[in-house]
Amino acid sequence: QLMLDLLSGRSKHGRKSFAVLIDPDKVADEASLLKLIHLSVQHGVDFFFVGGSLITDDSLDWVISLLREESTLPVVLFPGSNLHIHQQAHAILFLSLISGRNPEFLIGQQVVAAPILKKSKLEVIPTGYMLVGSGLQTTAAYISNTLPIPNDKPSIAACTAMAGEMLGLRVLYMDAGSGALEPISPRVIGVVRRSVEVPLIVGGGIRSGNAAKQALQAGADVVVIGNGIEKNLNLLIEVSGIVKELNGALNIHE
Ligand code: 1GP
Repeated sequence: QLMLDLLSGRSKHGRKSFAVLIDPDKVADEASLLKLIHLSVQHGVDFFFVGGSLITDDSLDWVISLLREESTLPVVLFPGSNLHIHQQAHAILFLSLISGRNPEFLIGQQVVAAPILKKSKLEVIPTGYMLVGSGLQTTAAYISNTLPIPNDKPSIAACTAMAGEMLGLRVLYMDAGSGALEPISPRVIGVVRRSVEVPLIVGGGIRSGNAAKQALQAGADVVVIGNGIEKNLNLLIEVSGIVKELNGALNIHE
């Protein structure tokens, strides 16, 4: 339970983390991935998340190999389906799409994945996955055939999070969907934060340092950025700085 312990310990102390999401479909070539890895290491990124709703080529394998060769950072699978399991990662977010009402993503995919994960060395992190926002056009909403929870309905988000926690899920991931036009509103994040104890991961549509800071200050323990960094590597440096600043203010050493 290395990853889960790490996440829970940090969350308990109010310590923030930064995850860089790598969508294998969007990695242009080895040189650009190497650059991203080295920059992430240099600036103290905490985790690599790897995955996406849809992976259309066979890049998952070499992307994970390169991440493992070039850094010691935890590599966490963020799967879109049971096809996205890779044994070379450290851990997997075992997602149940609790914001939706599609049984396939609530429990179906998980049943198929379970025997494979049982035999593997991957750390399985039981995660309540919640799509939030007006991003009806995101790949995640389309592929999962579910409606996200509207940004202006924080009580639905809070009740969903509470139910997930009561069902025993250990982490919650609130996602506006990759490339969402708007990130999740800080208000919804805050209401969910006050409703549950488990670590809260927030991502989707974060394209500025300010948006990342707002999510963290509203109660996210981990902020995830994919698209924004693919387009602008400086965002990685900026958000790393913000996370360090927020953690520095806590004056806690692990
Ligand atoms: C998507 O939360 C992640 O599942 C990150 O989204 O690519 O928009 O940063 P972006």
